[in-house]
Amino acid sequence: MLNGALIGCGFFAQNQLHGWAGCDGARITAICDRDPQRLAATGERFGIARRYSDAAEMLAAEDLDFVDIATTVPSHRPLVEMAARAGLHVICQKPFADTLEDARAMVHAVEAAGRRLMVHENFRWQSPIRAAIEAVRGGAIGTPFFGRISFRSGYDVFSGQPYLATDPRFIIQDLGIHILDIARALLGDVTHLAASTTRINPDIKGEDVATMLLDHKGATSVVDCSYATRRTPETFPETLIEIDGDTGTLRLEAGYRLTIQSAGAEDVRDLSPPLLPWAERPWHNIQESVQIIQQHFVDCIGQGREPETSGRDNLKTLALVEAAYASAAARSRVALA
Ligand code: NAD
Ligand code: 89V
Repeated sequence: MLNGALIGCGFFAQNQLHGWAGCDGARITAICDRDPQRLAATGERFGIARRYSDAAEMLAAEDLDFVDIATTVPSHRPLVEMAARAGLHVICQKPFADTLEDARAMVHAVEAAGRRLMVHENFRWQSPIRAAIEAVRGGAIGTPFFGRISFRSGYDVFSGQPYLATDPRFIIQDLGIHILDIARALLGDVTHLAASTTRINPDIKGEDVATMLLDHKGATSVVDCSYATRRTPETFPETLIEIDGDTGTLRLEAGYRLTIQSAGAEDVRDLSPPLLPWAERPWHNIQESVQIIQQHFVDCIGQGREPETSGRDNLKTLALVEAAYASAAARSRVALA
């Protein structure tokens, strides 16, 4: 059994703690938050008595195998480096870092300590998206040459996550990062990216609409994201996918309906995610993926292998985020290194 500590007892950490309770082979034995009310409320809710307001104090006092960093991005680098110095495996929330330089330093620190580092990049672990990725990777539609990966919603994300309204970067950094990661998982690494952004909601600081064109090696994709789209049914938080391959097509449509057409045959599946006992609609899709990605982390540590969404892998997704902002600012296409 791996013993872990969670740092940051905020909005999303509640899902992570439920997820850990459902994982085999790991448990959370201590928690930390510098906000005493959040710390106490979370400790009571999950029955965790070992509580700290200071992460360094916790890592010095507790006998741990890993830390789960559930804070927002400004604290990620110091906390990851602190965990590496303590010789711990690390799972860290997205966005992994504000800059690629920080992200590379974090990857280096944990690798130098001989431990595993995984980014909590959970969207590609949502069960309907996972089924689409596995179908494409398994050759169900031949060699893919086109994709559209789309997230369009008018859902109020700001009431639960108020920082999203005040950060100068919004949709690409917070949400687009997931959708770009799904594009990579489906179609592989990206050579060039062009992006256009705008802000529709006058009450927020950053962009809430982004449209991106990606050249993969051998395929093209459109990644489009919006939090300014008012439509019925509201599809939050579904990512819709269309992939064309040289022998067929795959569609993941609203309502978690997956259709694969190939060689004259059609396979239609209802991939509605389960409503876990602690989950609530419409978040249940994301909540299921939290438990799945955390189990993947535990399994990888046990089996001595690199997580699919490792820190090193996530450098490529973060590079797409940086490229998208650079492209939108310069109104030009950006080459990826
Ligand atoms: P939040 O502000 O609600 O919670 C963060 C908590 O961390 C706060 O309680 C704060 O006091 C604490 N904290 C910050 N720095 C700390 C430090 N150095 N030591 C101890 N405590 C510290 O934020 P949130 O909405 O829960 O988001 C957290 C992260 O999760 C963000 O990076 C966000 O992007 C990510 N997130 C991911 C998903 C997903 O599906 N993967 C969904 C929502 C949020
Ligand atoms: O997944 C996330 O990072 C969330 C949300 C789905 C609201 O964008 O912030």
